[in-house]
Amino acid sequence: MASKKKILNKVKILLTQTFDDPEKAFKFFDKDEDGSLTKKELKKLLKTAGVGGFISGVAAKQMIKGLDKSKDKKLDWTEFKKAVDSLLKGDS
Ligand SMILES: [Ca+2]
Repeated sequence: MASKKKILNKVKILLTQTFDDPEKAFKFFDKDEDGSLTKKELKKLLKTAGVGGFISGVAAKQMIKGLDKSKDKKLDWTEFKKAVDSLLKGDS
């Protein structure tokens, strides 16, 4: 079972190396351009980061549960940015 730390590290690499900045990644994975990432869109992000199929589903669910402050079952840019900021600060 991949640890949360390993998953977050993969996300960090994706956001900083594959994409120039997190906002570009967010827009790329927001396929329907509604300004937020659904579980399905987040799962795609995790898969692209190299997180395995089953794990990415579980992790996407956990991330939304933990980060979705507005409780709409999606991550908007503000919620996503907050998570990314603490991730890039390197305390993961
Ligand atoms: Ca969306």
